[in-house]
Amino acid sequence: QLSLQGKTYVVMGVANKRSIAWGIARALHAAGARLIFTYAGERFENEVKKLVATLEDDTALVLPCDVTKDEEIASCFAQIKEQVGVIHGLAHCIAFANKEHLEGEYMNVDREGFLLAHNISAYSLTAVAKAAKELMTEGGSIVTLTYLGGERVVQNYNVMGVAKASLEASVKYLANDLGKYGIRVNAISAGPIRTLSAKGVGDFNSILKEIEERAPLRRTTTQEEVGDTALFLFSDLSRGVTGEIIHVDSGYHILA
Ligand code: 0WD
Repeated sequence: QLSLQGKTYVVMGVANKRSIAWGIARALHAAGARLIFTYAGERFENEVKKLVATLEDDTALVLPCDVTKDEEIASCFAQIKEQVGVIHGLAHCIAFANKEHLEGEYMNVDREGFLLAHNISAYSLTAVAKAAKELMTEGGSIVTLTYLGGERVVQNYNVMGVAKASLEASVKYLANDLGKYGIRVNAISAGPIRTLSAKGVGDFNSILKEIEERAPLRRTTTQEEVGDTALFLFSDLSRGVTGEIIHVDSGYHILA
């Protein structure tokens, strides 16, 4: 078992126990890491605090950070700096688009919906990477989550796919900017997992069924599988890897 004892990681985007972020948090916790959780708004506060309590780790911090607000990002990382000092990694597990833009034709998105999806799902990585860099004085690893719909057309994924394409390009530009500080930036392209966000995507059940029938491993992806790959990306085992998009999707992405 990999040890991340003595290291501290920020996990952004736990909404409930099904969240991919929670799968990542559990993997890091099992490896002995100290964790800092951030949540989007008051409606998530209780749920996140309840979940974090189950870890029985009294060093864990839980802080608000709505990534659409620059001042909230600044105060969140200022508090982390004050209470923890140095961090070694950050998991960005955040995305949002209006439900009405996740079905039918992509073209039906409007300017506001387009900008909202890009703001929360793509720009936020750059915003938090900039803030986190200041605390990664011993080097670090940043991991974000993307989906195949950013590379290819996946029915109903629409504006979120366009935002994921922007997110994946951001991973590469950020990796180039931050490499000189010993900070690596990578993405995990996860197969579909039933979460709160996934509920918003039209006809999600048939996407899951297709994976079970056709993916090389003939099964859908789990939070644990994504968590373990994140653990690798946060550990020294991946020290030569940056700017990479790793697919954790039962191999589905290789199919025509
Ligand atoms: O099939 C899936 N579930 C896949 C998800 C496949 C491949 C990738 N992903 C990605 C998502 O696009 C996202 O980037 O994984 C990431 C995590 O998503 P999730 O675990 O599937 O979904 P969920 O548990 O809903 O967490 C996403 C969270 C939000 O929850 P809601 O339910 O409100 O969308 O992103 C957070 C929030 O906690 N979030 C924000 N955080 C800070 N500021 C904001 C915000 N403004 N908006 C949403």
